[in-house]
Amino acid sequence: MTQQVTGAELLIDALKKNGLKNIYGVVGIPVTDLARMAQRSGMRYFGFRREDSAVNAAAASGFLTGKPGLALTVSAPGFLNGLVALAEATKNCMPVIMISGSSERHIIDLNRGDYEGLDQYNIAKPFCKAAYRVDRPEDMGLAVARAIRSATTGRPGGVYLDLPADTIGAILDENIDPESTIIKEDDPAKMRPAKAEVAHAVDVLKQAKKPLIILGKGASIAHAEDGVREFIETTKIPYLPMSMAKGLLPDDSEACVAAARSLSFSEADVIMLVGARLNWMLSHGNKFNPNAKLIQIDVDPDEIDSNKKIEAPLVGDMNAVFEELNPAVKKAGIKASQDWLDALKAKKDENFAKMQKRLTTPRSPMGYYGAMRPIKELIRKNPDTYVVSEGANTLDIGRNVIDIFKPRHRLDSGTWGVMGVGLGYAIGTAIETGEKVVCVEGDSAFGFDGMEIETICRLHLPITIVIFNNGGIYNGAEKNPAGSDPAPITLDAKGRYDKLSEAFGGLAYDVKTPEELDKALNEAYNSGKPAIINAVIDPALGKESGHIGNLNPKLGIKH
Ligand code: ADP
Ligand code: TZD
Ligand code: MG
Repeated sequence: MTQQVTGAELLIDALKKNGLKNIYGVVGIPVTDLARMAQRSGMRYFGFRREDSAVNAAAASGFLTGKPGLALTVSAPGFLNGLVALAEATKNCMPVIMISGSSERHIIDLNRGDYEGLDQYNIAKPFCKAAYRVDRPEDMGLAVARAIRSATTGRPGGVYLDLPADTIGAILDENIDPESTIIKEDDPAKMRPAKAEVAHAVDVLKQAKKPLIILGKGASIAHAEDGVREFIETTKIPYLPMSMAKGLLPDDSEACVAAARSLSFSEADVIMLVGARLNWMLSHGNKFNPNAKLIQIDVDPDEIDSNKKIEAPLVGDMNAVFEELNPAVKKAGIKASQDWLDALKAKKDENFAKMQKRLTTPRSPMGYYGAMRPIKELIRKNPDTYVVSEGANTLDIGRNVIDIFKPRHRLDSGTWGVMGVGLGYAIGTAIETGEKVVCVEGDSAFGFDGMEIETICRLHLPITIVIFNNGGIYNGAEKNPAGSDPAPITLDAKGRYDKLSEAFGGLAYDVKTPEELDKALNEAYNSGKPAIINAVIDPALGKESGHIGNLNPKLGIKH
């Protein structure tokens, strides 16, 4: 290539050659023209109101497609706003590349004081899987290839790509040929498990009387549903899906024992972790039968023995693991015993009956379960719909109530339990899939990124946001005994979040009963238009920290 090109053009060229088509971002100095240029070159650019939402949209894109999502930010403050979401994506193993414009090195490195000047490259490093800076335009193609590899191979995660303003605008010397690498679709550099590990895992399974599978979002990220399904259909081993693994197999599958969680944990004698870390979400394994033997499939060898001894590690890419494991368990004739399955089924039935009662018992003001029922029914009737959720009680109750029927159709607060991911995830999901999205939001959770309703309306996305408005973080009824200031957890229970949608031309509903919610939800959903439903929930409902109140330090405060 000898004609004159800028760094920006080389970047866009490399992104496009690698099949990356969408950019989520917020523009300003020094990336505005870069976004224009990308848009005019045939890429799609989606402008957000805050960078964390843009990076969340890109992370959702990575989670759904397996290709890294792309986000674009301005320097220092835009970069820092985006960095939190890059760190979250990295925690959640979602492949995403955050590209930020930055100041020129000679100003930053001598601390000479620049407009939005910050040593972004070095600051980003501890918060993402890999960080790269591009100092010469001819390296753009190489940088993009490195960023894609880092984001998608091994344990996927967030990558930071630092673009100093002078590299973006630099014109390539016409005598230099730029590097460019195209990563082939079928070239994911997949790690295979050792044969001996597979044989040992099969031996452990052979001895099991009460085996259990825990499916984690690693299986969703790996797009491993075919291998997982074959394994479960062959062995009949019951499974419990973590929240973002719901739908790998339909939640109403016979083998799903989500409704018998405590029993399955306390009784299982072999537990197989399939792309699920033994972290706080699984109580570090402390609620498992203490004599249970553990098998763990994970692409990251560091994860093995993180909290409990793993008897049989299966380190490798999940699809490669199932390619080996499935014929091996077939050959060994591994099958879960009917007694074990019957015991779990009995517990499941008992808990289903309890749940049914909660869902249908009328109460006024409306409670969480009554409000979840119409959403549950809508998703059952429309299983292609994606569900995004965040909050505390709203998140926890919704996770148990709303069944998911297809892989990767639920995105939520994830490993850190973060608020403020919902609207970004919903936008990225609607754009990448073209499907409808129902966002199930706590009123506090919605407040973190609620202004993205403007983005949703501007882009005419089919996103229905249901806000569980109980007027608080966890609960809206608390009074501050020490004075007239609202209590720390108090928000405005009378707030009309639906009006925000109206302000930007979306549909708006204020509902107080499950019947009103059902009508509004179906109308909004069927219209395919952006909508906010303000669902008024009894402010006296809602447990402190939802299902994880035990993690709060005890200070003896009465509330
Ligand atoms: P959950 O929160 O659903 O329990 P985690 O996020 O804790 O799941 O765990 C996901 C795990 O999946 C991580 O340890 C990650 O290394 C692993 N993982 C991600 N992609 C793959 C893959 N392609 N093959 C195997 N393991 C994977
Ligand atoms: N800030 C961030 C970024 N993430 C967080 N998880 C929190 C603060 C703390 N937090 C929770 O862990 S849940 C939650 C907060 C503020 C909101 C819960 O209230 P909600 O849901 O209205 O969203 P419910 O239904 O009232 O429980
Ligand atoms: Mg609330």
